[in-house]
Amino acid sequence: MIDFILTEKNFDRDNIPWNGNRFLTGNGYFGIRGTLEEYTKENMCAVNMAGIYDRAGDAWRETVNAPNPLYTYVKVNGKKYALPENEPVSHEQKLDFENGLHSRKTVWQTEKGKITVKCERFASMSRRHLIAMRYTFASDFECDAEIITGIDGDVWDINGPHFVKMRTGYEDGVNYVTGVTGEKNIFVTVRDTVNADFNAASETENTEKGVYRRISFKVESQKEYSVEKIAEITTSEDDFEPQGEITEMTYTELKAEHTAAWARIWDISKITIDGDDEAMYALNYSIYHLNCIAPREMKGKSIAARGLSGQVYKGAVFWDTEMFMIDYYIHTEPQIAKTLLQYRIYTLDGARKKAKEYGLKGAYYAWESQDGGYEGCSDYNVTDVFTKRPMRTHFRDKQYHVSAAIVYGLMKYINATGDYDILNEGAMDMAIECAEFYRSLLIKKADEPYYEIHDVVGPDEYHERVNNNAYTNRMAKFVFDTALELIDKYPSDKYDGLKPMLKDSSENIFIRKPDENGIIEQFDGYFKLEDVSVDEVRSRLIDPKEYWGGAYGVAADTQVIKQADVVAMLSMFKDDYTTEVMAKNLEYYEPRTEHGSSLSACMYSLLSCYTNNPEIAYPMFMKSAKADLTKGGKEWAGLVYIGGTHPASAGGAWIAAVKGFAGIREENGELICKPNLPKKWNGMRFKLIYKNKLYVIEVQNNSGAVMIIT
Ligand code: IFM
Repeated sequence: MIDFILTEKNFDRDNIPWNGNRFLTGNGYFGIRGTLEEYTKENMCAVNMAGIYDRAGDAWRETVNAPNPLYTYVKVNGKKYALPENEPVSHEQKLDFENGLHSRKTVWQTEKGKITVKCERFASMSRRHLIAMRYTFASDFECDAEIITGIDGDVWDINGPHFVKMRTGYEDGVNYVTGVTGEKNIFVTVRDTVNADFNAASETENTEKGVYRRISFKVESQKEYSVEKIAEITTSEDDFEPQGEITEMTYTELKAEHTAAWARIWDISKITIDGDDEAMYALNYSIYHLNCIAPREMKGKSIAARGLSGQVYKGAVFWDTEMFMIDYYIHTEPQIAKTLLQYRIYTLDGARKKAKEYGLKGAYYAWESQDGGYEGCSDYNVTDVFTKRPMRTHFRDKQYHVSAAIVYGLMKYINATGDYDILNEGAMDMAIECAEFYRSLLIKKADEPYYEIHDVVGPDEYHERVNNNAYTNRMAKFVFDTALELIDKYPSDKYDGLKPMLKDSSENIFIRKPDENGIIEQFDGYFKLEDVSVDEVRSRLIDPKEYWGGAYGVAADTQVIKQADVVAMLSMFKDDYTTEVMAKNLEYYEPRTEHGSSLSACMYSLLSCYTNNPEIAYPMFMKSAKADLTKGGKEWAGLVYIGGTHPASAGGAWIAAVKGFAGIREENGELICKPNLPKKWNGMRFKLIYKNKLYVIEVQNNSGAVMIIT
């Protein structure tokens, strides 16, 4: 049995930003970057709040980082010992992702002997407002020590500062820092209480932005001294209350509750892979991340493209959620999937406004969606590395496919849960208005019988303003068909006029067929572009951070694409195409794909499984599952920092494993399993929820059994 533990031995200052991502802990309400307790904003330390946004000045709006209640360091005989300043004798950082526990152990050499700091902490999975930490000090000589621990309100921001007012103080053993955001006057309050298991003198001191305790004590050699901190975070936007009072809790009790909550999550989520520990480890690590960011208990909240790992991508929600992440939640905790869709229902008004802004009808969802459906994406979304000027890009105005992704996600949810009630809760209007949106995009040339969609950015963002992107047109047809299906199921006078229009749209939209070689052209004129290799295009970069797309990017006039586009379409509509066509397109597009987005590899993996090529699928699957375990992912688009965790890749790895390798699919309302395992895998075992029933799936050497257990 493998341990679900991620360990870094030794200290490497170059890994600080990456460790912040891969050692992340979280509970959906907030995410705590995997930084060390003594770190400050210089080391990208953050407790990133889900769905709390602020705009400072003219800069981009982004999510807010709470004052940091974990801030702690030690002094020995008056001298501070902390990373990264003081080189340690030994250092180990761990994430026990089975139990959601972060820990570290650091040994420093002082003038008189060695000192050791250990710390364990967690973002409570049972009480979502809480963080708990146990900090332990020991030395191999007698000394005077101080543990300085506080709430640090001087937080890391990409586009801050967001707290225009701060209040700090202490009362009855509880210290607090409240930050008030500038744009919407949102209060973010952090309170903490600290208990020592030894005799010590404690003083509290507050500054303009923080409040700190100085715990001073005499140290005996080889003895451990522990302080426990319980911290609570609340905001004025909360729709659920904290449970209990922090002064009445103990670390041990909270830890027991927290690990029990993780055990319940793993009971349904864990995937066992026989014969490949590395894959099993990486896949379950991905599942861990999907759980750290899942909006449990919260109403109508969704998941940002970089989860809760910081303000990257403005903390905004992209199509990533409905296309790549929702499947996991649908089949393990459907209420979370519903919450994600409710976010889209609650933000329908924002989508209506965006459609109007462009002279279109219906619902055009934000490309980078924030609270209320506010469009976080600007017309100048990349900074040019040469001129340092913002570059005009068309993510905001032309990535029409986002609305279709939401309808696609909705139907995955309804088909797998049977929860048609959601349609009465706003999803019906949402689906119909998305269909109206696509209808308003249709263009008909005088001499052609069909409708086209022009001036589009498809999933491959490197080619902007193209006509008849195969993916977008097919998705639009899907939305028309879905709207018609739903209207048939729930007829209403208000849709009478719409039905014939939608029927006409669905029947007459241009859906590109495979050419004589079986290849589907990605958009009008794609085949005429320069046909060069990805490496050749890469070699043309003058600066490694240069943006490949846009008007003048190195890929723009070539057939090199950023991410799965036709391949994504084929994996979503596999029943429309023969295996041969799917295989030919994979073969054509794969060498032309840079995989510059972490959303790409999983789609190639899935389609490779659908075309019975698990060995080709395997490295793509591993790339997705290890996106946050592998150093050196893409961190820059132009001069904009895009690092952080990759939940869409994690969700994509789950899809590739379950729908690809295990071959789970629905046929005639039944769940079936047609596995296609890579050679290395002897079997797989996991649970799934489908239409309110819990299933156990057992796959052995390419035969699969699906058993209902409740
Ligand atoms: O949604 C994706 C997009 O497809 C590619 N760039 C990154 C976005 C956020 O993950």
